[in-house]
Amino acid sequence: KPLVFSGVQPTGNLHLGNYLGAIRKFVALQANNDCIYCVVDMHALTAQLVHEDMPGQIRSITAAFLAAGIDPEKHIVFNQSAVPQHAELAWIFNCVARIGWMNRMTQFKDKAGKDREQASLGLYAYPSLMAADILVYRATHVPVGDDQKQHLELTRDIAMKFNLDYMEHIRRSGYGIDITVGDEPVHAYFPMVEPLIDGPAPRVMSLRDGTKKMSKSDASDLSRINLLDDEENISKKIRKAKTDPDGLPSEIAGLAGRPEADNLVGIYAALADKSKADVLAAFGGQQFSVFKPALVDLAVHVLSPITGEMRRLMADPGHIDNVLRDGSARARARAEVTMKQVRDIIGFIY
Ligand code: AQP
Repeated sequence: KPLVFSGVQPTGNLHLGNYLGAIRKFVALQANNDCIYCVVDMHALTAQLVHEDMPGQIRSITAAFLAAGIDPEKHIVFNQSAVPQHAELAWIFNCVARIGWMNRMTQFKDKAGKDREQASLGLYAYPSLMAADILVYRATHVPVGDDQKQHLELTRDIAMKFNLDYMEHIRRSGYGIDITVGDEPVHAYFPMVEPLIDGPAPRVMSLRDGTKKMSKSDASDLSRINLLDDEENISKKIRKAKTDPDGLPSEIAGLAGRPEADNLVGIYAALADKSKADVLAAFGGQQFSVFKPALVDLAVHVLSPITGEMRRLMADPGHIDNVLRDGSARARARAEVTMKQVRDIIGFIY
């Protein structure tokens, strides 16, 4: 079975972008894959060093995974810091990755702000730890939102450079696998990961500005729908969502140059499991005064069972901690298999 890995940072309330771009795909992928889903708490230190309630944040993301329908017994759910092999492999990848590659990362540029000299080394090295998160399980498929595409390309570059630099050692170790890169057969240790970024809403945009990503760190709560929002809040945010004065077009081409309309149609399509063309076939020619209430009903219908289940699970932190403890133990055992082989390939004595 293909091995799927993905992670979510415990850095605030999860929103509709995190759900449609990531968590919903995690759930769907369980049927035909072996899945490992991680609360990436070490990454959260790159956003903010001291967290008021780190355990609560970790439990809340875990609750969202479970409430959305991830099965922690058939698959693995755990938090990153409990599996130190991620950090060990990240160090090796820091030595593989080139500074020129890291300098191109747009997320670093966005998150570091104007005074880059004051950004942490951790924020700069974030993509290297992300590559380690994935490759410490030699995972092949990674469901993420569109904003993570560049980091996954870097993960492939890191894997490729490790495979080439250690080619002879990999061959001698007997741990290699035969993969194809382009049309070329390559004897490698790490696979080339495939990003899974499809669907009608790969990048959910802010409800206040259709050119900005919906994000946990946006100062305006009206810009996003949080997974813990109640019906009243969802309704208020969608009613107040920015739109243009025109009605909905009947064809996709009519959404060009209308980022807010495009975003709301994409959200509807993703929530309804339809294409944007299907949504426009139903609503083309209608005003937003008709479309927005339909979107509210759909969003409440899809999200409220998840919100309810999240609240129920969060009332029992002991259960969540048990899920994480069990998942971490299973993840550690798998990650250690890789790290033993990587240490052998490099030539470390352990
Ligand atoms: N707006 C989005 N649309 C689609 N997918 C999104 N993701 C995040 N925002 C959107 C996807 O959610 C997963 C987990 O994200 P994360 O918490 O690890 O990182 P993030 O991208 O930093 O999340 P935020 O909410 O956008 O936080 P800030 O405000 O810190 O920038 C990832 O798969 C991501 O692609």
